[in-house]
Amino acid sequence: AKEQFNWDDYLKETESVAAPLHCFRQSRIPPTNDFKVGMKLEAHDPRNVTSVCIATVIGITGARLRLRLDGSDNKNDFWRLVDSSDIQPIGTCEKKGGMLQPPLGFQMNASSWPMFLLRTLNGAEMAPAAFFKKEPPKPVPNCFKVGMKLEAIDRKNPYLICPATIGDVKGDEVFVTFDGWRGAFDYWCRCDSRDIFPVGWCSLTGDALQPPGNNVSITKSSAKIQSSPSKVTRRSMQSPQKSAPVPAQRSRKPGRGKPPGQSAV
Ligand code: MLZ
Repeated sequence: AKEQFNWDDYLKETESVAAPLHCFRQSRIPPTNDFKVGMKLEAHDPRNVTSVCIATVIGITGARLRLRLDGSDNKNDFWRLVDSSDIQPIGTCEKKGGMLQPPLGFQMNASSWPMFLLRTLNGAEMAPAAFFKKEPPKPVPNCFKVGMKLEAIDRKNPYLICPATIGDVKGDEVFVTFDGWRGAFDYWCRCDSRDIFPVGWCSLTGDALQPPGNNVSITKSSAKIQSSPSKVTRRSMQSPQKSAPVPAQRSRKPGRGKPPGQSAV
């Protein structure tokens, strides 16, 4: 079996620090996940966020739910924390005077939506209100610093949570860089994004933390970073782990190398 990734060793090897808990919009003690596969709830359609739809829990992973909108296909599943403000108990929308909407890409004729909704809810196992947890407050101000380590959702593969490093900070935003992936998955997000977690999150929630990638060869841009004294710490974070277990070679599609508008590796 593969050796397990260990943050304590990795932080030492990379001579880096974990971003402090208070930087994140996550609860200090991760919420318990009481949901069961098959339960139904209301969720904002990720592809059409003004719509509230019916969703079914397709899977459970740590403090997150894998969700699928009823009436949609199986190619657009999405993941939400149990304390996400994007999800709520069935009945919430109506209570607020709203109407449940068909998901974007509803597979049937739009006119069949009312009957579909009735049938979907009839006899459904509805997730109890107590399972939904309050979203933590926004941290202010942005206290992330370049070089700090974290765990972050890979937005191209949103079921994955991976070791990452803050590559840049600008106003309320941070540049999340994935360790060992040469920039292919990096993204900018707000510092209060629900997609970023403190070091240790996955081990607390039981979610699977991916090991860092092994694509660490020196590239032109990392050579540039080397020559800049202020970025020396960052280079060392990204340096190959000498003694760390090397994950199996993964395929990477070519031509996706450039992170949006940034030069971080
Ligand atoms: N095997 C896939 C997923 C890589 C996930 C990286 N996460 C930062 C690939 O190589 O595209």
